[in-house]
Parts: sequence; C-alpha cells; structure tokens
Amino acid sequence: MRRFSTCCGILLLAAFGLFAGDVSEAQRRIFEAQEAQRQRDLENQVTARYVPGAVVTEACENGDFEAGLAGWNGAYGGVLWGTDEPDLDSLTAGIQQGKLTLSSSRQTVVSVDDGPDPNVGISQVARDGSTHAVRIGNARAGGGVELLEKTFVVSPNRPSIGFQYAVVLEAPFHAPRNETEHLPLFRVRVTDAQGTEIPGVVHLNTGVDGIAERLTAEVGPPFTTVLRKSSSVPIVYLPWTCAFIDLTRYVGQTVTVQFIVEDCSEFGHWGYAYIDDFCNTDCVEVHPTCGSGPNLVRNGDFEEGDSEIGSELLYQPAPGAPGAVLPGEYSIVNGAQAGTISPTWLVNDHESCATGKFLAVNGATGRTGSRRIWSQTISVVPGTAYRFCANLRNLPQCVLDVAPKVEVRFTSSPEVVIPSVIVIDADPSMPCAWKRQSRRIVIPPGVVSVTVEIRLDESGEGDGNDLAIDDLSLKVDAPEVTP
Ligand SMILES: [Ca+2]
Ligand SMILES: [Ca+2]
Ligand SMILES: [Ca+2]
Ligand SMILES: [Ca+2]
Repeated sequence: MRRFSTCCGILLLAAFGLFAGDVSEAQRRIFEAQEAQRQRDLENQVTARYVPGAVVTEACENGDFEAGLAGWNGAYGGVLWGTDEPDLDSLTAGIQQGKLTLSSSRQTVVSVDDGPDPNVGISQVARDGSTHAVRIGNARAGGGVELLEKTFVVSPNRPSIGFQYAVVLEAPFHAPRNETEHLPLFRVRVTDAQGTEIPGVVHLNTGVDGIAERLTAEVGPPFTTVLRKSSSVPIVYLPWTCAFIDLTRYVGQTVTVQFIVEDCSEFGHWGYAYIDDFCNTDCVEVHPTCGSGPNLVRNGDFEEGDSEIGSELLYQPAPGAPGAVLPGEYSIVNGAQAGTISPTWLVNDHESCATGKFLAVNGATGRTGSRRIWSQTISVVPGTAYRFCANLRNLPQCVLDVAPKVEVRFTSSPEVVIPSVIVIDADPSMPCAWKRQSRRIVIPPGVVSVTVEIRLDESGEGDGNDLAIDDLSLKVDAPEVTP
C-alpha cells in the first residue's frame, strides 16, 4: 500500500533526524518510473521474465565461483514503495555485474585482488585460497532486489549443502513505519520443484536464536555496527559465516536455492551480501545431519504424550502445578507447563520453539549409578549405518546444580553396540537453545533390532540433574561425504 506522510509526520521525524537517508518525493518518483519501465519491458518481452527453477544444474558445479558465475542463474527487479516482499514472479532474468556503487550491479564476481570490502573492511572472498566469490546487490538504495539461484537434484551423497556468506546492510535507526515495509535484508529461500517454499531447512548459523533464514538490518547481534562520518545511518555487517541447508528429506528431488538481497522498501537504504564455497563440506560437518528417510523412533517428538517412553522413572500425569514433578519422576509437557513446575525450567519445544511437547525429567541426585529415562527397541536392517539424534537441554536449579550426565546406550542383545556419554551444557538462559547430539551406529550382520536407551547418572551430590529431551530420531545415515 502506498502512503503519504502528513506534514506533522515530516516535521516530527525531521526533528529527530530519524529518517536521514530517506529519499525525496522527486527521487522516489524516479525510482518508481524505473521500476515501471522494467515491468513494461517484461510485458513487451524486451527482457525475459525470471522463471524460478527453469535451469537445472549440478549442485556443486562452480560452487566456489572460481569460474565466475557459470552454473548459476540470476534475476533482479524492485520492490514497490512501502511494500513487503517483492513478487519473485515479476523479476527480470539475468546477471548484471558492475561496481559496488551502481544500482545496476546485481550479481558481481569479486576477486581477492579487489582488496577488502570498502564499507566494512572484511575480505570479499570467504577464506585463504579462495580467489573469487560473488557479491549480490550493491551499495545503492532505490528498492533494488537481487537474486542468485541454483536448481539441482539433491544427491544422496550430499544431502546437506554448506556455504559461506557475509552480509553488509545499511541499518536506519527507525523501525519500519507500517507492517508491510521492510528494512534492507538478506534471505535464503528454498523451494521444491513446484515452486513451493520449503521452510526450516536453512541454517544461517548467526549464533542468535531464532535467526534461521533471513537477516534484517537492525543494530545489535549478530551484527557488528560501523558508524560513518558521511551519513547518520550506520552500516551493520556479519563477517564470513559458515551456514548450511539441510536437504536430507529431499534426496532425489529437485530443489531451488535462492540467495536474495533487498534494499529497504522506503527506497532510502541499501544492502548487499557475499556468497562463496557453496558445497563447502566443513560447514556441514560442524552440523551433522540426522540421516535420511523415515524416523524409526516412535513418538520421538513426544507429541503423543506418554507413549513408547520405556522409562524406569515414575510418570507424572498431572504436571500443571509448581513442584508437580518430583525427583525421580518425568512428565510430557509444553513450555508453559515446564515453567509452572519450576521457574528455572525455561524451555520450549525443540522443533517449533512454541507450544509443542517434550520429555521433562526431574533427575534424582545422591543415589548410586544411573537409571533408564527413555528406551525403545527398534527394528533395523543388518549391515546398515544409522544415525541416532537426540535434542537435549539442561534444566538447571539456582544453587548446587548438578549438570545432567546422560548415557546413550545401543544394545543388540547380547552384545553392546555403542555406549556414549554426554554431559549436557545447552545454554539454560535461552528457551530454544537445545543441544543436538548424534551418534552413528553400524548394525552388525545378523542383528535385526537394536534397543536404544537414554540413561541418567543419579550419583551427583546437589540439586538439579534435570533435563528436557525432544525430537529423538533414528534414520539411515548418509554415506560419508567426500570433499
Ligand atoms: Ca571462491
Ligand atoms: Ca541496491
Ligand atoms: Ca516436541
Ligand atoms: Ca532434580
């Protein structure tokens, strides 16, 4: 929706200097005329319309950009003034390279020989040994939208794609003035072959909870802020960061990965991003996947409540009151219930970080040995490699807290396959900071079922020893990734 500022608004805002960098009415009309011309060119077929996913290439072909932009597709366009997301079906297909300071520079190969980024001083390539990367966008405002795309069939040998990125955005101090406006941003969007967006597969690894697939220009973590003499608007940047896209559920399917940069929809502020090392295996190894195919653990997300738990502890069916779950008891709860049981049980469901359920254990202390808090016997195929994943977090008490020590035991009677001890140290101050643990097991010949046990050591002296468990899975493990 278009809006027109009132006189009052202009005076008030000018008094606070909040919108330094905003464009004049005349400048806005120029940007709108340019965008209208681009749209007319599309309609008259002077230029080609971007069709997402139209060109299928190899996932890792020229992922390091050492061969320029071969194997990559591009698109560009503009946002309408004050609107939300650009219409990705009305972009112009193509790659346009050029100087950082030109709005027509959409996707530009940069070289280590170009020196550091002139605005924030970071390297323009991801690491030593890389001589080229790509810059998406430019340091010129005007509602520009730039997109770099790769469409490929997800290989079983590479079910997750690592990459490196860096982001540089102007960050005006004001929040958007209405719900539909947006600040400069970088996002990674993944779609299936039908063009339907696949949520939850991009992990930008900013270190800040809740940022998964988009970074909007706001002063504060994860960004570093740079103040300028030439402008009252600071620049924020994220240096080169390892990220990955988890496509394990899409092996054999065609997906499209889009890296998108958008200037602010007020037309006054710009943003750009660098990409390098698409298919970097190190970025994935930091975050091993949980295997592929169906999850063989039953009720692994605990959404079915007290089913298939196999615990030696006592089940507490009514967790709705303070202290309801006693030492040596467990319950299946949501975040609100956990907070009622104990004010230090600050935790939300792992997958949604919202209203889902998880297993909460009030571990006993001062006893001998360990007890089984969860167990399941699962049918498996002999000779197959599986990966078991568990999401765990510490629910600490304020004083004399015993950090839970958990053992995951895989047995296939009579022989023990793998024992594995884990001390949980997931950040207790963040309700969504779960710690994912994964273990690879290879099923010996002749073995057709495995019992997975999660055991909790109860020998610590003190209080606490409490933990939450969610999203347990056992899936076929992908073959080792070869670089
Ligand atoms: Ca490179
Ligand atoms: Ca721009
Ligand atoms: Ca859950
Ligand atoms: Ca306890």
